[in-house]
Amino acid sequence: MPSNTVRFTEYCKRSHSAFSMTVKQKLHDEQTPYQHIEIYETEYFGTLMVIDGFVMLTDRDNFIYHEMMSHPAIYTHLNPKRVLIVGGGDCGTLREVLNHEDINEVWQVEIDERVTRVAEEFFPELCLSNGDERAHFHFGDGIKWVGDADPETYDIIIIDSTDPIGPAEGLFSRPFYRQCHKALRNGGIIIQQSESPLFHLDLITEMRAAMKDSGFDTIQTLNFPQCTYPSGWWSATMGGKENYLTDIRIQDVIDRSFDTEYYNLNIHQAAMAYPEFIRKKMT
Ligand code: AG3
Repeated sequence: MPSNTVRFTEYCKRSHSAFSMTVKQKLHDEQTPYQHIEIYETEYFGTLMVIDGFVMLTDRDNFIYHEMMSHPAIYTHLNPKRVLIVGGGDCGTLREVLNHEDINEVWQVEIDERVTRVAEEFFPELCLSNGDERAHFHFGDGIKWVGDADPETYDIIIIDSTDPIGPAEGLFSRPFYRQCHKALRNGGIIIQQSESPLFHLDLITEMRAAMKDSGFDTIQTLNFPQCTYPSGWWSATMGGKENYLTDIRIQDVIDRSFDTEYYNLNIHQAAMAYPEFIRKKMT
């Protein structure tokens, strides 16, 4: 490796380890009222978005995360019509949700409008569906939005946030989950990114307990690879409101009218399996 190689490195305090990508050039650097956004062109991962020093997404591997944040919950819900995305400013999750023709309204509530504007410029392929008439945008506080929502408004709430520090901290709390539970119709599902199964099992366990305490009947954690996040292994946790989360609309998955790069029926089923060290912690 040449000694003048420039790299972006995310250091993970928890594991005292780091992941680095060789950088060709920095494309953008901005401090917003909420956070520090950086965009890099990398040697192998394509364009990289970093917020407050943490990798948010790269061209190469974001499809895994975005497909897993959307399709499992949608194909578990019996009749999803209205979806709320909290966070998700890069619009990658939104694009996947809009692939489902039976969904007729999606609200995306992102606190920092700059994330979306920067994504439009540097990740235009993720924003291709932003003009879809079913897509609605509100730039503001997701906690307030959910708190103000009428009861039984949404079928699915997707929380596509940063780590539980900084602006996203309140999104990992009992009061927020209680409001989400109220804002969901019966049969509704919440799904939230839940960090690394290997590094943050304590957080996952706490989130699951908090969702249960907030009224969700069943909790299901999904796991999937994400090589640019700490440990290379990531998770999302679902909570069901009068929905037991184990039945997949199998035929609809098989007959889906859109292309996926990661998600399929076997992946959905496999993502629900708990390795032993996780299973022992799941109650
Ligand atoms: N959401 C960020 C997941 C957390 C990444 N954490 C980290 N790198 N330490 C990603 C937004 C993609 N829509």
